[in-house]
Amino acid sequence: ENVELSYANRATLPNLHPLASKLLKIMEEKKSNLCVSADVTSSEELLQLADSLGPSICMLKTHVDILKDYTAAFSQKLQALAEKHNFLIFEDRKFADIGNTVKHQYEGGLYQISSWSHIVNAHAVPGPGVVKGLSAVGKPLGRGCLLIAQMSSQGSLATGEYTNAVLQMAEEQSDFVIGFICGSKISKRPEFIHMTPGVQMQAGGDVLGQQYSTPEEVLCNKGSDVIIVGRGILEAPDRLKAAESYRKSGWEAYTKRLGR
Ligand code: 5IU
Repeated sequence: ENVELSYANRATLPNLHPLASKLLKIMEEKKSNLCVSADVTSSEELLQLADSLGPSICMLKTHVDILKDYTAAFSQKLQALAEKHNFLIFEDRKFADIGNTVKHQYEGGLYQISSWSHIVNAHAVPGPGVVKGLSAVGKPLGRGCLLIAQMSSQGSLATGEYTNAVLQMAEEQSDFVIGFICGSKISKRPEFIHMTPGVQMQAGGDVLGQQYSTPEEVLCNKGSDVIIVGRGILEAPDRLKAAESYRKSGWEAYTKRLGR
């Protein structure tokens, strides 16, 4: 029996966070559940990636603290590219401190993340205060947050009861939490977006504990919504061709899951 809602159906759910709705609409429109993890160390290269892969992706994930040459002008250019190609920006900052501290880390410092990133993520380790702190800054700006419910790395401690507690925390602050970083669908609520890193065309891993599953496995069998792909695309001889092939695989796996 197929009780799966399409991205388009979910985009119109009455209690949906506007940013989740925007994402689901982008996914449907661009036929893309691909988030590229732009783990490069030069701003110029990141902007070039965003411009060339922009049409293939629903989201671009950044780690701005690995850039050797970050400037405020860079963040403005990135925002302009997100508008041009209709994708969301996700700074993979993994906030994990008390509410008062993450508030400053999110809004201030060199990066002023809340001013340009649509989505950020957080560890649930500190308890609900971490979300409250981020929400105090991000909610008035229409931003959203993903809670890290599971990790792709070997030996991750985010499992079992911890993962359940993260789910609970998300449900209690669903006016700011739009979903999860996870390996599989962990919430039955169609309002929550499930995003999965550790994706390559072939299952396997790297020497530092990363573990990979395929787009088909993640989207079709595990029921996640968005695949996050870094080196599978960044290390390919032709990045655009690789991105398109992940987009196509991802979309096929999703339509297969829907049974259409
Ligand atoms: N990332 C993970 N696993 C996680 C979380 C984040 O890999 O559980 I939370 C990040 C790290 C990196 C990207 O920026 O996703 C994956 O990159 P590769 O596709 O190159 O392994």
